[in-house]
Amino acid sequence: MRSLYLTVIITVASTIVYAQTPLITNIAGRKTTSLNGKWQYIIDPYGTGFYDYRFLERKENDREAYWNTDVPENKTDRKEHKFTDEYTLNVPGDWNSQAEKFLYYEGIVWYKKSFDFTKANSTDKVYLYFGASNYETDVYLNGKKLGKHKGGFTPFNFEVPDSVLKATGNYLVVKVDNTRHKDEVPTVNTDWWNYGGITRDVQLVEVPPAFIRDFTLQVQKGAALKTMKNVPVEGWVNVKDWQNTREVTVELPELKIKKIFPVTGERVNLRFNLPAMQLWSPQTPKLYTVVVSNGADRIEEKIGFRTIEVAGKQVLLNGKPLFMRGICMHEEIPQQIRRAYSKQDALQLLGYAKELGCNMVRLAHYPHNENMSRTADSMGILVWSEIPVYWTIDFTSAEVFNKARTQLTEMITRDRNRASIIIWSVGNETPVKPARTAFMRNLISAAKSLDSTRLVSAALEVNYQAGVSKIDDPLGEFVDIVSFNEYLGWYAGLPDRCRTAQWEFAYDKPFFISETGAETLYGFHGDSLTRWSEEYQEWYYREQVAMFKRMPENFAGLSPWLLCDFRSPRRNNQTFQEGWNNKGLIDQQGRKKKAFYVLKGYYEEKGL
Ligand code: GCB
Repeated sequence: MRSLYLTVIITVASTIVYAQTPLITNIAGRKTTSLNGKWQYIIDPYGTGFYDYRFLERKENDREAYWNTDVPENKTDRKEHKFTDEYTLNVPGDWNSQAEKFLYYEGIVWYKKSFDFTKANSTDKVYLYFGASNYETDVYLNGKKLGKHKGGFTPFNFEVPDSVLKATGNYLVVKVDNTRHKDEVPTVNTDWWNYGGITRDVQLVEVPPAFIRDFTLQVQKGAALKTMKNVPVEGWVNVKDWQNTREVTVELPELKIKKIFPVTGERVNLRFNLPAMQLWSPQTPKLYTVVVSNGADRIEEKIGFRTIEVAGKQVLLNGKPLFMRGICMHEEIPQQIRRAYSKQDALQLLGYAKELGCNMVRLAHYPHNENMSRTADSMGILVWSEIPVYWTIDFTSAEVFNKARTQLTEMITRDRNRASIIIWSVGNETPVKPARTAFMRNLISAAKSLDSTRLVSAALEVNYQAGVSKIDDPLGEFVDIVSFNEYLGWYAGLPDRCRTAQWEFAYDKPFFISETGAETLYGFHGDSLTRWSEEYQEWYYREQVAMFKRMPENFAGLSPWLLCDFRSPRRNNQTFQEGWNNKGLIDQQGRKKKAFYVLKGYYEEKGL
């Protein structure tokens, strides 16, 4: 009986669900303390810091739990875990690129950081904010669990209770596990490297008790922008502890705008006009400083104002037809074989895209770090942002759906003030089946209800039948813009197949080629029929470009696959790949391949 009772207790204890603290946004405009830098680590492939020798989850006060102190009580005391300065990893940063032993590692790594912290105001609240950590993250401060998060590419935060935080010697331990699982998002099978670790910034955020958790301000949906004299904008402010807040003020100093709104609930709706202002566009990426305050709290953001919509066969940006000269990219710096995370990295990758003549990028296949969307805002580059619903997710599982929806929510919540983002994508190359269509359709509805102002899409596949390339995936009915990946001349036949290609579209909507590409090793030359040669890829792009020129009028743009060569464990031709997917127009060392100039030529023509 006693053992049954214990089993029940243990089961309940190990299934505690840690409530996710709602996401705080606009972190860049708040009072923060960075916890970036060197963190000590322990590699723990067996999960010993988490499970005891009976493989039961350790109790909170277990002396050998890695979240508890590693300092022996006296010289006879035995401790079987210890963090030291000889074993450190940089945060932010994936672990794979930081030491050879990590290159192929998938599993648990424990990170530890000690820090001192004194609040500026004793009544303030403190949150611990992670830009991202791949994939499953458990966070402990001074032996207390703050919470858990799943998902490798989106931000999360936990409130730090006053009872836990100390002025000196805080002991922060983070367990990161990048093991792939069938029922996660993404699933076990992808075509990119599963970089593990705390890949983005970690910060302490200090806010007053009644603070502005989140806000948005955009041009009113459907607004006719005939004259720039009066642009209607709308949005909302989310106030924590709204009962103690009387009003919210929104200011745009440059336009001499100051509006005051009474607070009657957690969400305060905003609606007003902006006089004589400049819209955001790739040609004029104008950003305005927006200040939101509630007496206790004050946030400054830079926001661009623009509209994006579909009208008949066209995509309209600020009411004018848009052709997207795009390119896909992974969040990776090939020269250093690592995840990109900094503003410098964003400038490098988006700088390459600009050189190619792009006005748009598809950030594949997961939300990239916030520096990317912020830099795109200031450089004037349109963005497609995606969640990693990739290939063969379990579309029949409600749990998997919730995981995908959570990542979608976190992506949109973080970036809804970025003018550059015009398309939310709910996935890539998912197999056509009723369960998949229902799953994806529900994600589209979720995206629309979180943000009705942007377009929603997904990268679909082509149905090749009897010489005809059909775009008839049933999901096409539910997206705003029908996007598909085509590899005519790489996975299907030779590039001259483009000459006779016949396209059939089941939907009378704008369409977008979200991928097309061929693989080549920089510096390997042959005639154009020689696979892997630069000449083959060049030929591929020439034939593709000729085909694009024959596309019907609802062709709204493309984002070929892709900007830079990237690491992928699926690519095992030891002569031409060696663990790299080499479909980049730029190689592993930043050198441009011949095909780069073919696409650049096309974009120059289209840009005129
Ligand atoms: C695709 C996928 C992309 C792959 C690419 C390829 O269709 O969407 O993730 O890396 O093809 O190189 O095969």
